Amino acid sequence: MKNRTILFLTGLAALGTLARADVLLTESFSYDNGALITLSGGAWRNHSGTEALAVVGGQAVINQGDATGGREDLNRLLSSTFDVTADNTSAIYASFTVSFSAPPVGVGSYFFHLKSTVANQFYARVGATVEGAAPGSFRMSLSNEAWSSAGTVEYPMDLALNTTYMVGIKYDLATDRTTLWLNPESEASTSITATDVAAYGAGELIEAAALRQGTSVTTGAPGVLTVDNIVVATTFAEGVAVVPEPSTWALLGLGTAGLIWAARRRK
Ligand SMILES: [Ca+2]
Ligand SMILES: [Ca+2]
Repeated sequence: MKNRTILFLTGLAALGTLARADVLLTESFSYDNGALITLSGGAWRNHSGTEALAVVGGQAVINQGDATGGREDLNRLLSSTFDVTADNTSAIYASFTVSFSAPPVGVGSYFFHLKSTVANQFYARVGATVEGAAPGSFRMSLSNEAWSSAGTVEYPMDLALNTTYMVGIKYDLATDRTTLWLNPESEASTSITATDVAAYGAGELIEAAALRQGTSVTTGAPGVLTVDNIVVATTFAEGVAVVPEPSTWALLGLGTAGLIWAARRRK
């Protein structure tokens, strides 16, 4: 094999490393403004509510508001499913960015979760609440499956409006518990882990990531927020630490250089 062929293949291998099969979903909402189901060609699917979940400015808008008809909750399939009863080893990592333009109401509610093949079986519920927060601020809130004032755990940091935060989560099928990080630098960064017990049905599969809107008179609402840059994967590195590491940039540079060099040699 000639040197330039080897270098070309090295470049391809480096690029291939960046698109690992362990990534289950990516969504950056790079659409025009409008209804997410339509814009995504049906990739996002309705599982509840009727008033459209909208994309504005390349981000999904979560606005539970006070609409009595119920606003849309949408889900998008992952590239793999996870049998929650039989699988006691996998972990599902996810991350996304959020920015709130209106604060949560009262104890709040959840706006992101993993969805199973069985109706209303939602795991790794992520929401926002004013519980535990200083006046005028709010906190991220988490549960494994239940959602109640007693059942959720809050991340120990007061948050502000119109500020972008990066949320990372892990749903661990070994422990059936969810961990949440906020703007993490690594998996060892400050986290919270929900403690409520998730109940599973036989054959139930986690199949999708979901965004939730809807009225919730008794438990409040998470406020008005945008969600963007959703990634779901089976490792922290791919699902949460999605800002490329220096080593990744080096690989990318090597791969690109290999391709350019090989192209030049063919002239
Ligand atoms: Ca976007
Ligand atoms: Ca359940």
